Amino acid sequence: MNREMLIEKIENGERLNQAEGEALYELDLYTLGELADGIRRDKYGKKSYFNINRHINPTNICKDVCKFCAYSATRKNPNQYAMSHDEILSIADHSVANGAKEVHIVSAHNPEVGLEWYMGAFSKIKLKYPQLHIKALTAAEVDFLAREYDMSYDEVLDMMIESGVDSMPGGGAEIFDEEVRDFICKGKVTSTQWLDIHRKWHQRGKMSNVTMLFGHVEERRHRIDHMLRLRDLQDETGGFNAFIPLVYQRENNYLKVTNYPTGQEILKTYAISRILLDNIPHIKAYWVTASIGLALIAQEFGADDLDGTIEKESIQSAAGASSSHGMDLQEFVALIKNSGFQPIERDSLYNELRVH
Ligand code: V47
Repeated sequence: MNREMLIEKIENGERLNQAEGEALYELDLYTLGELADGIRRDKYGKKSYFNINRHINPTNICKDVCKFCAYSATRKNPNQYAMSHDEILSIADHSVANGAKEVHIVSAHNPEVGLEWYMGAFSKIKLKYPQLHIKALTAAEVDFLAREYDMSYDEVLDMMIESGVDSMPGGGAEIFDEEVRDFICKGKVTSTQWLDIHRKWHQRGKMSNVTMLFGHVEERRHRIDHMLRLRDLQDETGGFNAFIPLVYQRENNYLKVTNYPTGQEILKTYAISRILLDNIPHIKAYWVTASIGLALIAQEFGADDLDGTIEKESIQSAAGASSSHGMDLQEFVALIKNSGFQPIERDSLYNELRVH
């Protein structure tokens, strides 16, 4: 398909297929940016969403071995830990006192702590703070718990709801292409299982996010394939709030990568996701992996959400991201304003709480 026909299709709001998605990467950055920004502007004008949240990573002891991961306790990260419920609760206390509206709880796949350790943490937080949104357990963790405790996905998901989990984070999706997935995280939840778990979660009337880990050994076609599998599921369920491209962080892990994506490639990927994913409302430029500078620019390339203040983050910072201490609220707001956008504090389901 030639360039003009591709652009016309996008301007007419027509859906693109795999080959057309791949062809988008051949457009120059400014054309792509203009197209993605046009879609973003129609939906949200100059609004940029964020929330006041806290990431909690309660254990790093993991049964699975993902080559890209620097967080799990292995030879490269010998500092094993598993927090007690009291420790997790005291983090929640501190975060609520600082204005957090959401806790984002993602752990490793720890076979030693027991099912009650996972679920009990949620119910204790919910009992103490009924208004605090709990976004917890990736589909990879759900799959791990189901296997470890001989339960069905349905049983784990129902237990999550009973324990007070409000929504699911988008982790564990990595790259859906089976060959790449086998190479980077063999043995973990498969692509079909990941999608099935989110389908079941959505069928319960619950929302979730989805990530895509890129900039390692995958090719552009794998990213497009990943997005299109998501678009199909979203057509079916409508349960995804946000798509989050995660830029691969390279330090302290076992994935040997020589070609890192340029800023241009990262911005193109944001823009393409905005164009292809016409049914997922929000594109999140997760500043932790994109860097705050690029995340702010990504607002002009289709992204309308910057995640949140985070307070502390352990997974990507273990692999080199500068996110271990989160972001000061006033500074975050000022950065968004300075970049020409309107900072809108949202809740976890994108209801607008405050225009800063
Ligand atoms: O799936 C692990 C990623 C994810 C590396 O739902 C890495 O709002 C980059 O789930 N370089 C977990 N990424 C994080 C996650 C998440 C993050 C932000 C927002 C949301 C949301 C969810 O962390 C894993 C994996 O893809 N990760 N190692 C690395 N070296």
